[in-house]
Amino acid sequence: MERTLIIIKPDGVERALIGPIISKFEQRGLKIVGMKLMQVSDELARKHYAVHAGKPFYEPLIEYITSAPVVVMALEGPQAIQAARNTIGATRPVEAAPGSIRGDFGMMVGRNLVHGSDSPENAAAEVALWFEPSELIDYTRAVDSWILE
Ligand code: D4T
Repeated sequence: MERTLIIIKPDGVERALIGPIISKFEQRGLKIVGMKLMQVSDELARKHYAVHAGKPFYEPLIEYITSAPVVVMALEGPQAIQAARNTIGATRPVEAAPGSIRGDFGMMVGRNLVHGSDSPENAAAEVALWFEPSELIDYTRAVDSWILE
């Protein structure tokens, strides 16, 4: 089992796409083990995107992610990181497959609606950065045996 960190970015919240975006992950079979609405501080934004510091899109990225509330989720499932990234679609929405979140709802890289962790190491670090352990819930869904072999 893997856990991955998902952020519905400010454009997803402002465009009233929280529900449709969560539905894509739920319908895929990923289990929500943590979820909250929050206003991202400048400090947290810079920690989360530290790997991009100094790149030309870094400051606009910080401005974007702090510009309105976000919904943060921890999702669990087998190969959850890859499954979630495929559901999100390519970084540049014009290259994202139809049916993916960015392919269905997005147009530009600087308004690409959702973040998903890209490796087991980053997923572990990001879940720990965004959630307190007490905010993550272990539970079994009655439907799990119809989703997981
Ligand atoms: P995130 O991290 O938001 O899930 O996006 P990706 O994993 O798909 O893409 P990324 O880490 O390469 O980029 C992080 C973030 O920066 C924005 N960005 C990226 C941008 O505005 N201009 C660019 O040229 C790139 C490469 C979009 C996502």
